[in-house]
Amino acid sequence: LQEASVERHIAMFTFPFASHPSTLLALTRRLAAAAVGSGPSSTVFSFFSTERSNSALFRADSSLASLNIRPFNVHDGLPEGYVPRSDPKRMWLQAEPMHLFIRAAPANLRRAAAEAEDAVGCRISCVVSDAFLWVAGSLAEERGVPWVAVRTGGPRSLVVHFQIQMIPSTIRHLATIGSEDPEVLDFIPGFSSTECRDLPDGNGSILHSMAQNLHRATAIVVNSFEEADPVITQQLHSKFQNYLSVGPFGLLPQATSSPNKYFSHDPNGCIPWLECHEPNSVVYISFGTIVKPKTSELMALMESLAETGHPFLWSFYGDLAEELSIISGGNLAVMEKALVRGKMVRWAPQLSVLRHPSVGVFVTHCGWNSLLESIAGGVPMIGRPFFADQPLNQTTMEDEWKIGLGVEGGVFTKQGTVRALEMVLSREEGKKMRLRVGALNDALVKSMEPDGSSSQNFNKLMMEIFNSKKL
Ligand code: U2F
Repeated sequence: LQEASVERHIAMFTFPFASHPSTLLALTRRLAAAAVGSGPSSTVFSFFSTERSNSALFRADSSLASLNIRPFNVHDGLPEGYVPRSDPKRMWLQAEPMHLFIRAAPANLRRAAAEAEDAVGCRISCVVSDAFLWVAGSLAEERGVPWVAVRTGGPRSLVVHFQIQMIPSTIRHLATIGSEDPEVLDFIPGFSSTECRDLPDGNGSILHSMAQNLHRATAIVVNSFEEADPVITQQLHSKFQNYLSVGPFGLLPQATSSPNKYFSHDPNGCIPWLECHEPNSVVYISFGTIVKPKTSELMALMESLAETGHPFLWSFYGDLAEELSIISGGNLAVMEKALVRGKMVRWAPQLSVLRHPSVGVFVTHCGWNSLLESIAGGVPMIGRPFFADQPLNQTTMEDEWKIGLGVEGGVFTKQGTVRALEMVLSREEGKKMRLRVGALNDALVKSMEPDGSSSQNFNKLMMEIFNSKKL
């Protein structure tokens, strides 16, 4: 592409932690494919993330360049010589680097944006950012261009964050009514089966700032489909003028022959391994990109697999044998027994795994993308949520959609997990969950057809981004 011919320059700013960058990149790919197909004028997408995140994403996917998606690095905000508090291999799992990134973001984002404008030879015409990066909204305002805020999580957590100022007083009010009264959130439409303790931590400064700044966005885009939660969709429509569910982002048609390699790459042979198993028989386990359960819980989960003898595929980032040998005093008999029928990998092509007919249940931390992908695969879930929106996602999955259950007592124990596996894989209730998740998947597929809600909303998003004029 000749730099002189660039007519539109869209800036995509990601929150460079967990699955946030890959989720925003999936949306970027779809937008870029639409831009390529929309006529002769050329559009460049600058994708801003840290060097570490950009190099992982762009190394894995050579088709990004042909879509005019270019990586630009933003400084990670860590002070020179920063030493993480524990486990250097896993520093990106900790909260401190996130807060340091956000604190330094105003200057770092501006610097990176100026560099990209120089390199592309065209001023930024629209700023799209992870909703966590409200500072990108200020950058858009300074330039007089629209700001589109993208929520990679679900719409329920957005409602909660938005209402967070009002909630603490209401919870205190509920607490004075009497200890017999259930502390449910029935004062928010659609939340009658959600308990106060399932709320994301509203004191986190990142989430608090997001909620306070969202009204400045010209559009709010959510990684979901309207039919998943009609009551919540309606509420958000009434709050925000331009509220668009265009997801699931990871399932958007990419409009190129090359699938997103970051997700579908299978170096560990998971799919061939699944081919050797009966339909609905395999337990798939993954806790996403940021959670690491305690060793005692990993052991309990392993014991339940050894006891039930179910085949399992477990994506685990780290050395599970090392973890378990600490707790078992070097005796790995349980793990060896379980592994006769199991496969451990450091990374699985999760969406393809969940779509494979052999997978019968997904043991998950209830990250939003994992929930959507399980729906897309028609697979019921066993949830063990940890923090942030995960407890709320789990109640949505269990109580609203009724397509899975949480582990007893909220933590993995051997017998509790055995019972949960039995319920989903062998009981009538498990079959009903499978039927319900299948129906939800039908609605998801419909939403992505040309006249479906996600496709229609995507068209509105394109208008917002591609026709953006100076405000
Ligand atoms: C944070 O969650 P995570 O990034 O930990 O979890 P998910 O939203 O479920 O996303 C994980 C993605 O990584 C992929 C998987 C998902 O798309 O398919 N993956 C994979 O392909 N192979 C593997 O072996 C393991 C994972 C946060 F902690 C949550 O609370 C939020 O809900 C979430 C979304 O904002 O981000």
